[in-house]
Amino acid sequence: MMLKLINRLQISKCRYSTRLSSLIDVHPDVTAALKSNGPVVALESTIITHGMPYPHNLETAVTVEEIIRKEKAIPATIAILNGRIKVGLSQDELKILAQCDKHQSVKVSRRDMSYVVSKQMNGGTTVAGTLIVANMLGISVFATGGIGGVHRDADVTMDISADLVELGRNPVAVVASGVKSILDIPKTLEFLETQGVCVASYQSNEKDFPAFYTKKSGCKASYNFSNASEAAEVINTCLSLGLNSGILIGAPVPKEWAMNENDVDAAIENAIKLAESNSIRGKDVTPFLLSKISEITKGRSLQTNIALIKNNAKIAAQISVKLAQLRT
Ligand code: PSU
Ligand code: MN
Repeated sequence: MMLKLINRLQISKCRYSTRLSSLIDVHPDVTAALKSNGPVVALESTIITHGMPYPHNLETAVTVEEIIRKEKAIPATIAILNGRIKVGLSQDELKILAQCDKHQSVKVSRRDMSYVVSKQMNGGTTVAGTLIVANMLGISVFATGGIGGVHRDADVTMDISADLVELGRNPVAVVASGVKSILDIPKTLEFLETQGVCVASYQSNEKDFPAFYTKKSGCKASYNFSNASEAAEVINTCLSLGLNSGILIGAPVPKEWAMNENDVDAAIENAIKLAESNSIRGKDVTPFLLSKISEITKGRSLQTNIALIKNNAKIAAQISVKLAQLRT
């Protein structure tokens, strides 16, 4: 079955070489779904290794997979375990990853992937890292909480998340609740435009681009998708055109879980000051800010984070089902 899949992918994408397949373990459920052009939703794993504390990370990862299955799609959590790239994890593997000490697993973006695989290490793939692997296999829909973006002090630090670059390089649609206001949202949207990423709001007539903890960022997306079918049609067209660039679908946090804007702003200001006074730099910035915001809001931000990921997983699964109907 695996060989047939490889053949199909080699013919259609000329990417998935035998040498590459020797480094990747694809879960049988994912293999079967891909083989029949069935619905698959990719999930990242930095959220498990660096984004949330144990046991919330494990509970969320398991629930998100269940939500996707309930919509009749197959979840494919992507991570690196002992140097093997895993596409679709068993419950035991999810647990190992979730219990991994932050320092025993690497936050894996493109630049880290060869090293972590070569040295047989463990890694949680970021949105960037996950996009690369999803594209290698031909998975076109991906759900997460929020993506990285242009940091507020990027004019000095040059800190711009590789997530934005990989969205421009990989023909995968990411369902996320936008970017956090720890980042510079207008600059993030400018950078996405430069990278050629199609940005759409989800079920917002005003095309409001969400700000993760809150429903609106004050910025507008270029387009709006009113439902899963409309999203699937645009994704399908993007694939047919062979543009090789991604789509960002900004799904807002459900109303009952949205946070008070002033509380969020105050927590973010505080967290950014703490990051500065502790000289936090580079890849450590996002995980540091996330955990401080959670501390400052007494866990409320974590609850919101969990609620929006679940919502995004459901939307992504529905889109993947519609896309599969278009492609079979
Ligand atoms: N935003 C969140 N939770 C997360 C992340 C972002 O709300 O866990 C993670 C994602 O894996 C994302 C990464 O791809 O942080 C971006 O990190 P950086 O800003 O270092 O590129
Ligand atoms: Mn960064």
